[in-house]
Amino acid sequence: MKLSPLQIARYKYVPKLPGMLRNGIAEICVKEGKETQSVADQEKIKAFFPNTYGKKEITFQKGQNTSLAKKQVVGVILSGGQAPGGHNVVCGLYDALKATNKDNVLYGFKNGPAGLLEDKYIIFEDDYINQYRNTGGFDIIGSGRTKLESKEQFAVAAEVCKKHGITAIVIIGGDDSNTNAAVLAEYFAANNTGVQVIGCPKTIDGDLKNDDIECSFGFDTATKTYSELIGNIQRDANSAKKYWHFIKVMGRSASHVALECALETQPNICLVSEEVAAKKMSLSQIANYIADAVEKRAANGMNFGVAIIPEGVVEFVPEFSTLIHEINELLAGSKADEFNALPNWKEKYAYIEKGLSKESMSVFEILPEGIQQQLFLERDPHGNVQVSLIESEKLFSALVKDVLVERGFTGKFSALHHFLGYEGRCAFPSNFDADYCYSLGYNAFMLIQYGYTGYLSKVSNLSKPAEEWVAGGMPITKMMNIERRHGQDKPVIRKALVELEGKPFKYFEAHRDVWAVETSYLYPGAIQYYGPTEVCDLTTRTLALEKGE
Ligand code: FBP
Repeated sequence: MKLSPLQIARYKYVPKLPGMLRNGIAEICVKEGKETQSVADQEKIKAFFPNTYGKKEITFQKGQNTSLAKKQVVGVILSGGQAPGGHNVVCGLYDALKATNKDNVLYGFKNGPAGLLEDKYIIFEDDYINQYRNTGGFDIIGSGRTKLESKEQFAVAAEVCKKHGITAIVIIGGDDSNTNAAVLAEYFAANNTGVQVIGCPKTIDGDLKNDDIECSFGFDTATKTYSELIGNIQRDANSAKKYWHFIKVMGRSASHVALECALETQPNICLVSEEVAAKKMSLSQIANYIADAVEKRAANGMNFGVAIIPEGVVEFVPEFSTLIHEINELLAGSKADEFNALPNWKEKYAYIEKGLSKESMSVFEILPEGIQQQLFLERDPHGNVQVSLIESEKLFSALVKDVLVERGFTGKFSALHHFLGYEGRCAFPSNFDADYCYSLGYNAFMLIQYGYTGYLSKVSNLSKPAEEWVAGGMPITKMMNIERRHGQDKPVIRKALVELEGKPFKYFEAHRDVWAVETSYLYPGAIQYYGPTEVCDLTTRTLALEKGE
């Protein structure tokens, strides 16, 4: 296999562990803290988790290792969308496991949770794992979106674990996957299987964070990659001075990715879905807001600009989500066939006009025809509109154009569109993500070795140099509250949306009016892996601001 020079160089990179994990396995001891409570709905969560609720938070320290000597056979699963650094979680886990006892074994279940249920796996060995150190992607074992949540699945998982003598499972995933990790841990404990479950916080979206988890891995690299590209586009815009660029960035419902990219690049506009929802903004209000910047900049001779659009924003526009709801109703069940059988768009349009309320029709009418048609084409297996596939970058530029025409704007407005998503999910992990992920994996093994289950591997104090990071674990139940899902009360890890009172948003809010009109672009450039620490070990602006730095 031919390797790129960077790949070869990255194999040799030695990830930095927190100081307390650096002295060798024999010198890692555990300090138990206080018993924990869930963030809300304590009695209900306790009832769901009689065996794993209320456990103590724990921190590792330098000191005599007092864990029981026992052969460990661990299974690891990558769950959900790719995030840079996943390979290093596996490497950290493997290294700690082998350093503790060379007879310990690490299984990698293939293609996500489905691999555990189907008993498809590989057994890691040095030669294989060494090819993945400090590299991006999840191709080491693959990932998948199968949800591990039913009793029947847990029973199958228990059988597979028994067959291989597995003592612990590590699930690397987002809020849903780690919620399910907690439920699986409870099932294993209740059924005396002797199998422990540990989670690791993954997602580029940055929406798995709370008082204990400062950030999910992958967010750092993905946002740095997008920011590099946005910075490059800004430089081009500022050179050519002829285009407005509308750039949609991934991130699902939360706008952490968009906000972080805005903090790193200082574009003219960045929409924040959580603010759109809080202010109940309409499509036309948003379009007018962007059009104001276009006009003001044009008045200063700047017929160019950059607007960042978070992936999920349209869901947060109240009138748009009502429209989506009505479309889902309009085409429910066999009505979809009736609609699809109509011979042309004109007849389909008439059908839509008859079926939607007056209010939703007035929203539908202002959408560009391409988007209108997309709403009826891209449907998920349940027949619902796939909001994430809506090309909102095109939607907003078209709406802005209409507003400018209405206003009698005579200047130039020429829009280009981009969608940044997959470009960032498998990038070589930044030094931060390489170190953080390796530490999460190493730490996950220490939690296993000390007998913990239902815990999330926790590495904190992340805005400081790795030497000062704090390694430990937090019961997943501590992060849970009750939410209604499909008409039932469910214990889940609360998804973290952008806090409008939080420091990152406040910083953005304080500067955005200037950024909208002036050209205040920052050009972050490509991620640097070698060189001065102030360039190579930078954390995100979000983390720095949250930590008051
Ligand atoms: P996770 O929530 O699984 O981490 O996935 C993140 C994400 O990259 C989102 O930002 C995006 O909406 C989604 O995955 C895309 O999923 P897919 O890979 O299935 O197209």
